[in-house]
Amino acid sequence: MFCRFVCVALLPLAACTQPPPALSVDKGYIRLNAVPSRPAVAYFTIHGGTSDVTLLSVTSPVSVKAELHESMNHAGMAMMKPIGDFPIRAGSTNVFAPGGKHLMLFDMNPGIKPGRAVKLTFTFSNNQRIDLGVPTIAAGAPAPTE
Ligand SMILES: [Cu+2]
Repeated sequence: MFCRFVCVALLPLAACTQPPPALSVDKGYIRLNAVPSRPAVAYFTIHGGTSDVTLLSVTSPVSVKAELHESMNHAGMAMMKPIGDFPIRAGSTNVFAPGGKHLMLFDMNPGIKPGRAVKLTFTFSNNQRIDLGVPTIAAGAPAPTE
């Protein structure tokens, strides 16, 4: 009887000890283009924090322009279109991956070679900025596992 009471009483406490979700970005990498004058593509995962925010922009010091895109199939043709401000719901996981959402990096610094670490800066509507260092890989290289 006593045990059951204790266990029931402890459950809500255990739930409370879970750390609140933090707005964060991980699993990032940049795939360079085989043709250096053509855009590179960045992939990453954005985790929502305790409240809904909007991703306003992602920039990098190694490219002149960066745009969020979404890949889609239109009448059997692979296409992509720019996506504007991107909502990041509280506690959500937002995967930018090949075949789906991605960041296009235009006019890359031609000095950036595979293996180089590059900075991506994510700016959110709550005035939070997150810098993420990501590896660059060659056009045909497999995605990093972590
Ligand atoms: Cu694109």
